[in-house]
Amino acid sequence: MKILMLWLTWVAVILSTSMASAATVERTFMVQNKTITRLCHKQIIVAVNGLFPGPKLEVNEGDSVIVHVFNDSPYNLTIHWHGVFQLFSAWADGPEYITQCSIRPGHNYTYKFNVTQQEGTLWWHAHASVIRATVHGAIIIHPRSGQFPFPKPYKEVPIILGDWYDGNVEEIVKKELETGDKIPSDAFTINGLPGDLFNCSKNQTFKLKVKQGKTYLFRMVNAALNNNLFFKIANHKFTVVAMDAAYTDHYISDILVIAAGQSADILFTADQPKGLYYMAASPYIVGEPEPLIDKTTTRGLVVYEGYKKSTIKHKPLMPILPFHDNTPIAHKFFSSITSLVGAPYWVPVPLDVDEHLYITISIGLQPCPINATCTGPLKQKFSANMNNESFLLPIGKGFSIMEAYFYNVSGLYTTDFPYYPPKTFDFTNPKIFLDANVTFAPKSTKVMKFKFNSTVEIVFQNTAILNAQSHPMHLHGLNVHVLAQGFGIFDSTKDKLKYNLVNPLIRNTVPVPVGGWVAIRFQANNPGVWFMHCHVDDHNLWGLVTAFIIENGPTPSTSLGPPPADLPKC
Ligand SMILES: *[C@@H]1O[C@H](CO)[C@@H](O)[C@H](O)[C@H]1NC(C)=O
Ligand SMILES: *[C@@H]1O[C@H](CO)[C@@H](O)[C@H](O)[C@H]1NC(C)=O
Ligand SMILES: *[C@@H]1O[C@H](CO)[C@@H](O)[C@H](O)[C@H]1NC(C)=O
Ligand SMILES: *[C@@H]1O[C@H](CO)[C@@H](O)[C@H](O)[C@H]1NC(C)=O
Ligand SMILES: *[C@@H]1O[C@H](CO)[C@@H](O)[C@H](O)[C@H]1NC(C)=O
Ligand SMILES: *[C@@H]1O[C@H](CO)[C@@H](O)[C@H](O)[C@H]1NC(C)=O
Ligand SMILES: *[C@@H]1O[C@H](CO)[C@@H](O)[C@H](O)[C@H]1NC(C)=O
Ligand SMILES: *[C@@H]1O[C@H](CO)[C@@H](O)[C@H](O)[C@H]1NC(C)=O
Ligand SMILES: *[C@@H]1O[C@H](CO)[C@@H](O)[C@H](O)[C@H]1NC(C)=O
Ligand SMILES: *[C@@H]1O[C@H](CO)[C@@H](O)[C@H](O)[C@H]1NC(C)=O
Ligand SMILES: *[C@@H]1O[C@H](CO)[C@@H](O)[C@H](O)[C@H]1NC(C)=O
Ligand SMILES: [Cu+2]
Repeated sequence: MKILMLWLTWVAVILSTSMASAATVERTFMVQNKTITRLCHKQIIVAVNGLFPGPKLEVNEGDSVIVHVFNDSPYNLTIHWHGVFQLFSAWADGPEYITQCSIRPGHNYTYKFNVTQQEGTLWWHAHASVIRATVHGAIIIHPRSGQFPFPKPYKEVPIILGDWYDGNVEEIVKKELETGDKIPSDAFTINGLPGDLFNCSKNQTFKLKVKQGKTYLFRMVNAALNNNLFFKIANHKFTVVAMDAAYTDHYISDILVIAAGQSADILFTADQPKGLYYMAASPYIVGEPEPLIDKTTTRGLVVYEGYKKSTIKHKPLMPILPFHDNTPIAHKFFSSITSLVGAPYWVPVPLDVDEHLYITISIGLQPCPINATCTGPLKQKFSANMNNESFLLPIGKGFSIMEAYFYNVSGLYTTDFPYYPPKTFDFTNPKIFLDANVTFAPKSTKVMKFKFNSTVEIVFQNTAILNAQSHPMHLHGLNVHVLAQGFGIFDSTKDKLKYNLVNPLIRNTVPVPVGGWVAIRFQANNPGVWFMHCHVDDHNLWGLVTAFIIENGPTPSTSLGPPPADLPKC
């Protein structure tokens, strides 16, 4: 049966690549154990079709996608299509307990959705526990016309950055949640390979052959579980042309700052003397105590064709990466890029705002259970919250939130997520670090409901409780306009004047500046239940999560249909 499915998939791929008009791209994802060697020893990971990183999903804008997911792994899992709008197909979005229950071991589910109104690089990943550490891959959306809003590159190269835990990542995170502590990653990877700065990894270095004078489109993804990253290539600059599959004004830079969950399209021209150049990535982390930071560097090699070892003696050149807490470099990158007005699927900023939210983002603590031993700060457990609400997934309630919403089942969630933080204080003052009366937030399952097509503005305000940190906030189902950002406490009179209402960046994952704020706006025109969370998985698991319910529009064509018959049951 499975062999037949694979064969059918292969036929579908051939059909889809030979047709110019909208096609159906049908794939099978066999999710299974895989034994691989990293950092000197063998380890069992979970992988799709035996590949790590997983297979790339390549489509033309407008295509229909069908992915049969067979879970032959020992863990519950779901797959999320990160950044894909899922217009009127929220049942295929994937986050466990939000839009579906997990696909249990031995079970299968078929994701069906159309990829419309977006082009560029996105990615797919598991969205249950931390299976996504090794279950992820690129989504490449080609323009239907074949035309990019920039000269056609010579070749396209997916470059997936990741982090690596030296052990069974499910077990490591289970321990983390039991002790309430944090365990840093042990390595970073480029296309799954740590590179030659790590022990036993000389032959696990990503190598890219390039032709001098040619321009390559690097399709960049940060798939790391817990880390924002800096990425550089020795002696080369590149041009950013899209982020999160939305075209940008061309931005020339010698560095890419890519937060957890983000993707970017960059043009790289091999315009240097023939030779060897390292590409390298290391973390951008602020606010964590030293032992909780993975300060390692991954690197891969750019090899110019025709370069002769005998004639050039020098070792490969290594780029100089910023120190891990270099916020000025990160802020310059995040705040300088604008969207490409008039590019395919560009949308103007909606000007009439219906809903205003001001959401504080804090790391905090939760009490250590009686008789347990916790090793987090003050011997308590780490926790995280928005507006002083720390989210609990509705585990063991029989349904996902979207099923409960659709079938009017009560008792899973409430719709009273607060518009404002309950207390106003000196949010970003470092002295509030560990002030006991703001450090503990209650656990709840509070979501927010929006009328169809309403315009929502959110100011995310980072606080210094426990530590100010950079949080990449990801919204499912929609892109947002990033109007402005800054440091300190948001001042609505002064800071609204800084809003870019003309050509702000459009993205699905927005980093909140460390000890600062960011203002975003979106039109709630896609009915469903959309997860909204920090893409640093530790923070996500500690509760830095909520969901937005977007109600149906007035007509069947603006409403979400019933769930597919094979939607997994809890
Ligand atoms: C998969 O690996 C896990 C350990 O990571 C092991 O417990 C399980 O038995 C393995 N399953 C199969 C089908 O090999
Ligand atoms: C997929 O799961 C369905 C139940 O949802 C089951 O009937 C079917 O046999 C499974 N398919 C395969 C190929 O295992
Ligand atoms: C995808 O688009 C086709 C053609 O417009 C439509 O018939 C189909 O229902 C759509 N599928 C989903 C899952 O939205
Ligand atoms: C490599 O191995 C040595 C000796 O075991 C150890 O001291 C060092 O920390 C290791 N380096 C890395 C990057 O793991
Ligand atoms: C990589 O090197 C290790 C020894 O460090 C060796 O065991 C392994 O077989 C090599 N792998 C490949 C693919 O060459
Ligand atoms: C804690 O441990 C004590 C002594 O073993 C036991 O009597 C008590 O019931 C435990 N409390 C909880 C909540 O488990
Ligand atoms: C849920 O409740 C709404 C409003 O009361 C109603 O319109 C809808 O038909 C109900 N849905 C189901 C599946 O019962
Ligand atoms: C915490 O409580 C104390 C005493 O009630 C008060 O003086 C202090 O201002 C409070 N801190 C914050 C940040 O609200
Ligand atoms: C959060 O809520 C708890 C419980 O209601 C309260 O004690 C605490 O002061 C609140 N903290 C903040 C920052 O609002
Ligand atoms: C949503 O509202 C905008 C105006 O803000 C309007 O142009 C658009 O047609 C509306 N869309 C739908 C589907 O009602
Ligand atoms: C796996 O998912 C099923 C169905 O939702 C649930 O009953 C079970 O508790 C889950 N198992 C784990 C280990 O989370
Ligand atoms: Cu975070």
